[in-house]
This record gives sequence, C-alpha cells and structure tokens, in this order.
Amino acid sequence: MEGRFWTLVFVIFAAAALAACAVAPAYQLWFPGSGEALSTIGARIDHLFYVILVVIAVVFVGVNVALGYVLWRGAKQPSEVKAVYSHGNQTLEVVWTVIPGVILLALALYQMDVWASFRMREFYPQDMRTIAEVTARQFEWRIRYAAPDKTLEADPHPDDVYTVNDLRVPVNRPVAISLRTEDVQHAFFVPELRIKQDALPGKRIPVWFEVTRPGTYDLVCAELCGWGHYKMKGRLVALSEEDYAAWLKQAFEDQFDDGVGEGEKSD
Ligand SMILES: [Cu+2]
Repeated sequence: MEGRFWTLVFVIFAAAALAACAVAPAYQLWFPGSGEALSTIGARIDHLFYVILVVIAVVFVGVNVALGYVLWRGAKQPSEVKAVYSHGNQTLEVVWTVIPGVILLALALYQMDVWASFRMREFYPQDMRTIAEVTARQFEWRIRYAAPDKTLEADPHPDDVYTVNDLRVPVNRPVAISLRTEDVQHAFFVPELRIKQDALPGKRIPVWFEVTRPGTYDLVCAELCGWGHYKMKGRLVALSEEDYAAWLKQAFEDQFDDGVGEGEKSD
C-alpha cells in the first residue's frame, strides 16, 4: 500500500510539472510583460531557455517515472522475498555520468553563438551608436546623452543632455549604452528585453540591444546595492527614430532654457 502511495506521489508530481510547463506560456508565467522578448538578443535567449526546459522536462519526467516504477514493483513483491543488496554497477555509473556530460557540453556549444553576439562580436560594428552613458548610483540611474547631432564622448561635454531614471532609445536599430557606477555594484536590468549587466566600480561596460517594439519598459537594479535597492527603478522608453530625435531636441532645449523667450532676447 505504502509503495503504491509513493508511486502515485512521484507520477503525479511529474504530471503536474509537465502540465505547468504546458500552460505557463499561455498565462505568461515564464517571462515578464507580454511574455515575448522585445529585443533581438532577448528572443534568442528565450529560445535557449525553452531548449533547456525541454531537456530538463524529459530528464525530470524520466526520473520520476523510473522511481515510481521501482516503488510499484517493490510494493507488489511478497514480503518473504529477501532484499538484494548491490554494491553498485560500474556500467550504469559510467552511462549516467557520460550522458549528462554530453548534454551539458552540447548546451555549452549551442549557446556560444548567442553569448558571443551579446558579449563580444556585435560590439565592434562601427555603425553601432552609443546612445547614452548610464551611471548607476545609490539609488538611481543618471543618464547622459550627447546633444542632438553630436556624438557621445567618454568625458562629459557642456552640451550634454541629462535625465534621471529615464532612458530613451530609438527602436529597430542596435544601440549601445556605456554602463558605469559611481559607488557600489549595481546591475542594469530591463526584464522585457532580457538585458542584464552588472555595473562594476572603475569599469565602463558597453551593453548593446535592439528594441523591437516601441513602448515603456521597467529598468531596475538587479544587484542588492544597499537599503534603497528596492526603489532604484527607472524606465526605458523605446521610440521611433523621429520621436527619439524630437524628444532629444526638446530635452536639449528645455535643459538650456534660460527662461527668456526667443522674441525677448537681445543680441
Ligand atoms: Cu542598485
């Protein structure tokens, strides 16, 4: 009786896990927002997630079914039958070491291209525009843009445009930010884009992404950075190329507005 109970526990556990995997995408339980990655690299990262999920699901269900089967068989055995003690099976041990090894190696090779695209290869195209310098500090994001029609330099320029907790980028083109921190470690995280990068003291780290849909997305800190970590929240606003240019121009004019109307200025 007891053996059958445990068989049921393991089989139901496996079935419930499978059912959860099947319905999760429909209820957007896996990923934030609409469930869809809104950057080109994010879509590739999600694909990796699903590949790994399938591997895990097969192994998990296999293990539970095997466990259930053994318990069931044991429960059916008459109690006079003596137990057999085994001191291991070398062939079996080699098999269950080699197979996971091969699976892990295959996954490592399979994900290399995505990793290289995100971390290395695509930093170098010359047409990649560094749109802003993002400086994390306890507890906010300070963002610096070049003035309209200027390029962003590593050192601040008097014409630069500043915002706090409000990062704006054009959609449908790769853009980069230059990530820094003024104090401790923080992490730049935009869940809907699947973009996450630690900010390290003393380092300037380029982070690139291409947003595929205009909208406003959460920008949060994903590294416990002090008592105010919870409120270190900004937003990333993805705009069409024209809207972005118009916004930057407006922000530039507002920032340098001396309060004197155009008509009243004497020259
Ligand atoms: Cu932080």
